[in-house]
Amino acid sequence: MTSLTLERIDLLHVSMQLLEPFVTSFGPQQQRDIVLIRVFADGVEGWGELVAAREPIYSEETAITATAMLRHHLLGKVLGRTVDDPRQVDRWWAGARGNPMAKAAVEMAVWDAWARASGQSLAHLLGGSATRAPAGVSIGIQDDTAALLDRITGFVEQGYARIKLKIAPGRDVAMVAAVREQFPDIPLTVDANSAYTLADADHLAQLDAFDLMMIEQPLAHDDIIDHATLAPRLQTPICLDESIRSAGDARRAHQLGACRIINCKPGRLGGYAASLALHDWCTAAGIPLWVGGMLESGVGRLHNIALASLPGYTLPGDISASDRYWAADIIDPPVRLAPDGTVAVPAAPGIGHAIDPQRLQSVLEHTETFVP
Ligand code: NPG
Repeated sequence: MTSLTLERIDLLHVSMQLLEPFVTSFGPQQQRDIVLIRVFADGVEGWGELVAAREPIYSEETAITATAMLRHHLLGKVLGRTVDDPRQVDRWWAGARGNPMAKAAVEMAVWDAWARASGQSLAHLLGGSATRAPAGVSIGIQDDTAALLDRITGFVEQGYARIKLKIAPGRDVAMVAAVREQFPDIPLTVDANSAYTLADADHLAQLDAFDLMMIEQPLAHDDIIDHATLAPRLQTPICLDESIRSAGDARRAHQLGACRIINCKPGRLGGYAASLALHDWCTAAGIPLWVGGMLESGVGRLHNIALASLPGYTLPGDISASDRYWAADIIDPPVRLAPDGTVAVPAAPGIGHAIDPQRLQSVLEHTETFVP
């Protein structure tokens, strides 16, 4: 296949309730306002998911701002154009700064369309070869430690390959100690979502007692330098999430010694072209990667699983099964966890599972259609 012309792009505004509120140091989230992207190109469709939250909690983008950017600035730069290589889409936006989640949603839908049109799985198109990927699960802050231990027990019984706990000041050292006491051997990580400052360095160093695989983004969402100051004060490896938005950020963080591990969320980086650049740089530098999650529906989840099949993704990702968050996912079949803690990387063309039309209809609020 040599080219695809982007004839139409739909934004499907979907509203989905998580099975339970997901509580982080930002506060609780239960309602997901998801915008699905459907591109039409030469008789094939491609699907993407806009991962911005309702509120500007994780980054400055929200479902509303990202949609406005697509409507007013970004879609016009791609509609009607002919793609000879899916890497081009990212370059067409070179003149528009920021807004990575808005860009990623469309760029990733084009990669899906390209994979379907060329009869290959998205994972294969991206350069992945793994047929299964280890899945971790992220557990929001619970009302009390007993409730947390209970949740962990359930996820460990299901077989998840690692457990990630959200921490925040007041819900950290004692809570992690209780978890480690009850579960001495589980692969365990913590995620602070920027809830601390350098003044907390000694406090955070107490976490070194619990054999954590990493502490994720302890300091400010846009910081690299203070993380480099914190890193030598901790034995626990620092993983950066929010503050790595490009391969260049990874290079700078590595040069300064700010992190030993990086989490890639393709939405945070602006799509696959930037995620592949990050992957290749980190692989060459020996920095382990894993795929993060943004409480995606099945569409975004399958994209993340495709990415997790690349060789640099050596740590379990936040790619939990559909039933972790949804009573009924919009993909058919849903993503399922195997007892060995892995999920299957689909081998069928594109993201590899169908969209369930009835289920989609039941959560769809409205559709906007854009043509050149
Ligand atoms: O499994 O999709 C998932 C969620 C994983 O913890 C998770 N995501 O900071 O990484 C994060 C956190 C998050 C979710 C942040 C949604 C912001 C919004």
